[in-house]
Amino acid sequence: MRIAAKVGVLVTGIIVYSLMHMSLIRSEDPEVLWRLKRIEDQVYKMAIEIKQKVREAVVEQKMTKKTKVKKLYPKSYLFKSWGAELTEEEQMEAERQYQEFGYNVFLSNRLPLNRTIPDTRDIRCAAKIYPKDLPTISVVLIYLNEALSVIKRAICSIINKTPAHLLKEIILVDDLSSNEDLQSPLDEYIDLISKDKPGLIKKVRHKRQMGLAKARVSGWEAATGQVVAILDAHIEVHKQWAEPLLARIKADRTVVLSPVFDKVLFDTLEATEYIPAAHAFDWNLWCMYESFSPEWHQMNDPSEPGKSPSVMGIFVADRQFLGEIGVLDEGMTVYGGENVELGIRVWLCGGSIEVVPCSKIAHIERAHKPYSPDLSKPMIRNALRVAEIWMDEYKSNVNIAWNLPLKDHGIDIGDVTERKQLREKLKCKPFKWYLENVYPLLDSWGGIVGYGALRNDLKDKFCIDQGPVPGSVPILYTCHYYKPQHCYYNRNGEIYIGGIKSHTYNSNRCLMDPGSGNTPVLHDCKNAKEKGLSIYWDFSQGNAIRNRKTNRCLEISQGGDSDYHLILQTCTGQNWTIQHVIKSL
Ligand SMILES: *[C@@H]1O[C@H](CO)[C@@H](O)[C@H](O)[C@H]1NC(C)=O
Ligand SMILES: *[C@@H]1O[C@H](CO)[C@@H](O)[C@H](O)[C@H]1NC(C)=O
Ligand SMILES: [Mn+2]
Repeated sequence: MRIAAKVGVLVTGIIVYSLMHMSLIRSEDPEVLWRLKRIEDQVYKMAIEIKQKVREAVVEQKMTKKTKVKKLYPKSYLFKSWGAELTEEEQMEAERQYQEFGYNVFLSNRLPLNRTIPDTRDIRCAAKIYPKDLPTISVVLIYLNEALSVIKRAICSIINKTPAHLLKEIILVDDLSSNEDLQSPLDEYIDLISKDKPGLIKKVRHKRQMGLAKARVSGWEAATGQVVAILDAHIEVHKQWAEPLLARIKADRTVVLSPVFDKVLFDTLEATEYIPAAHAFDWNLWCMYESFSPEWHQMNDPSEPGKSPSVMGIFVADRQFLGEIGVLDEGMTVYGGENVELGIRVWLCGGSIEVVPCSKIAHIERAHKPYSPDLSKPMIRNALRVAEIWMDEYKSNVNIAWNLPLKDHGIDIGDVTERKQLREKLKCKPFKWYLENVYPLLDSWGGIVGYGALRNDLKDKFCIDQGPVPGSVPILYTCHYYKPQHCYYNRNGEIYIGGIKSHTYNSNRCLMDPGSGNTPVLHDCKNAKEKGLSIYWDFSQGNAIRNRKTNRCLEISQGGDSDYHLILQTCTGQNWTIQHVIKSL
């Protein structure tokens, strides 16, 4: 699971998420139960805040009594709101473990394995009655360099919170971790459990690193239950997490499910509530939260499952059905994209995806991820692979999103013949159907004809850049080819500067001639269109950028400071080149 796949995405996600949250609160006729639930949440939050204040006061008292301990890592996020009472040695140990794992192992090692986490489900969930004869479940935990106490807590919660007659086994898949304590110390814990429950825990350890997708497939292969849950190992399941999932799969074996994740903060390990939402992605295939459909909101029952375009990574499915549709793409490497591939494939090849609000899992939000410090390389490779296999005429959108050329990008995506054959064999629907019926919020980017950095032929070391943020004045800046310099030219004549949005509910920033002065500006495209502002330009590769309404050109000129500036003026014949062209401009 990778909620915080990228900071930018996270921010977008939070915004989408908060918008959704607000619309829930503002819903026109909120049910009494739902209101009570909100009040309960607020009381719960206040209680946490009060606890925190008391704790701080106690710590402060201790601190003033003792000689004041020096803060060794004032810049470390680990100590932002935690650890004030630690000795210097303890701080060193905690920081070292945090750097290694990306979460607070020091604290995890000191919390009970069976700690209680708040029940954050909608109150309707506890009242639901599930059939007795549900299918059995195999729980697969995948990990790479996970802290021992975190894995133990995951196992402990699964055993305590899953009805024993339904829990077929727990399969631990170690994708070649390097930390020693995942060898014999973990085996000792497994042996301890095996005394009571022989064979319940199985361990698969890879001899070479497989990457996330293959590791997950190997867990599925080892599973024997009717249903398989593929989870991360840095989780704790909530009370009654399994029953709603198993009941839903019993009713329809073709539905692939995701529980709702509460966020366990990486520093304090406190579990905080997340409101159920659909799991979606942008054209980079980074994942994000998205509002459930209007139909779901109309039901006015937040305990009901909602349709979702994809999964974040963790998922639960009928074991055999998952096999029939090809489990996961084993041609994926390292990390990323396999969750989106699953989402698209399930929808196109005869199944569907739902998020189940009554099934909750607390998931530690890592401050940094294993496998590799920079995951964008494998992300790009896997995204191009998804595009090639599934996205038909929309596949260039992935290239556009990553600012790669359409052809000869030099990235090896591996052999896709087998997966393409699978698509044929299963008679899967075209990607267009997915866009129209499952994920209409994803903008199909139909009109883009050129993208990437935009340079003036007179000075090609400089690129158009969105300029200071906040702010709406584009500038000329040394080319670095990152997002602030990503430009897009649309068939209808719009020029977006500083990135492009993947979703139809967002708006891009359009280059505009304000009509007076000689400074070009950026303006919200939707708003500009409504107001009839001058955002349409004539441009073709190697030619002038000329405003259709004012007839002025976007050009550069040397100022008194001898620097070059971006200006609007009567055309003098300056020409521009955009990095990538889709159709001949
Ligand atoms: C956790 O385990 C301990 C020791 O077995 C037990 O005394 C305690 O009641 C348990 N706590 C919970 C919340 O189950
Ligand atoms: C711009 O391109 C046109 C032909 O497309 C050419 O005639 C003109 O000389 C170019 N301008 C400059 C400044 O190079
Ligand atoms: Mn995770």
